[in-house]
Amino acid sequence: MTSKLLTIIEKDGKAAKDKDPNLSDAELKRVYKTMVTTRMMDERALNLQRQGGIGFYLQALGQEASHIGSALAMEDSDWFFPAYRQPGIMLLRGADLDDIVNEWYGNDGDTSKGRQMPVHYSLRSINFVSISSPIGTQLSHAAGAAMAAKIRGDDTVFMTYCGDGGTSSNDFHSGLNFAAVYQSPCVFVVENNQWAISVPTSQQTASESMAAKATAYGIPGVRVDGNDILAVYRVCKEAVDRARKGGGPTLVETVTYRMGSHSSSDDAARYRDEEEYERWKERDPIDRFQKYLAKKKLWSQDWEDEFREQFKQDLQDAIDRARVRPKPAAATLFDDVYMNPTKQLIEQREELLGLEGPEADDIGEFPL
Ligand SMILES: Cc1ncc(C[n+]2csc(CCOP(=O)(O)OP(=O)(O)O)c2C)c(N)n1
Ligand SMILES: [Mg+2]
Repeated sequence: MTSKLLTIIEKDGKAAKDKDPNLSDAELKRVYKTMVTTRMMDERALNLQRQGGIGFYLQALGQEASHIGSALAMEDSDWFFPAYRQPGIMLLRGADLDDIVNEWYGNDGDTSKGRQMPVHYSLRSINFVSISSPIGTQLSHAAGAAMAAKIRGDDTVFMTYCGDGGTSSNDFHSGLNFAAVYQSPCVFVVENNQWAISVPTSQQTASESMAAKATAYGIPGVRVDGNDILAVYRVCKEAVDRARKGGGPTLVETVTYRMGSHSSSDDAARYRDEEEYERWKERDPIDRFQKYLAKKKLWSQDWEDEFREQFKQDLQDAIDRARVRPKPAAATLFDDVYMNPTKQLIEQREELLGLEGPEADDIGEFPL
């Protein structure tokens, strides 16, 4: 375990040559665009919540490098078991904007059929497993899936995320211990954004760092500057490659900052200093990466204005389509739980179908 913090991009945008992962120009631009559009999506969604359009939202402001950089290290056939602050993975993987926005509205196009809160995406199309509300449970789900892949003998890698608060959960222990004992191909990313709602990291653990916890499980633990996308990518690529070759799991701690409130139901101004925010603002991951690109002559204001305009329009179109879609049909609540529904469920569904009123109008086939 190293508690040194790996950084590659300096404040002025320079990168040490021997550490730069040397991504292609096209890849660097794609990644930057993903970071910017992720932030745009976050901002638009919170506004929608404030306007009463959607019920809840949870931003990843300031954590774009941490989750997009780690996800970039994965192959398309690999799987994510996310927490709730990694929306950029969906954009990086080219998820359909309609799938994302329909989930906010919980309408009949929502892949979860309106059964989850907004932000709890479940996208089979990009190997993005349903987000768990109970803190940390995704860690043991990922460890189990990784164990299964190993038993089956395929070379899929699993990446799962939690926050600093998530390291205090029971599943953090179960997930890491299981993955370590069975040497499963799983990368655990702890996004240490300094806060768990209103609890600061100093009250979360007495450990020297989150990465230090890896020592107890007998696996490598690495601490990386989570606002430096190249550093995050480099560390995670090593971890993913090791996992794929049978070298077992890694714990990666990305040191970052939650620039927004915890969620649309929270107001960070009630418990944290403006000064702290200002200090971290200077280390904004997007500004830093933009400076790096500008030094390489890969960034221009015109390019950014153009893709921003396009994304704004695409997102607005998806919102316009989503807001007019109907709710999922009431009878869909009987779907998906059992492969062969029980006699009681069939009877209850029949009873519902017999009801008068709008709920009964738009009911699909029962998957028998
Ligand atoms: C088991 C459990 N306990 C408590 C909560 C309420 N809760 C939701 S988010 C959160 C804080 C999580 O903080 P952290 O893991 O640092 O993630 P962050 O929100 O900072 O990304 C808590 C306590 C929950 N969802 N599940
Ligand atoms: Mg946190």
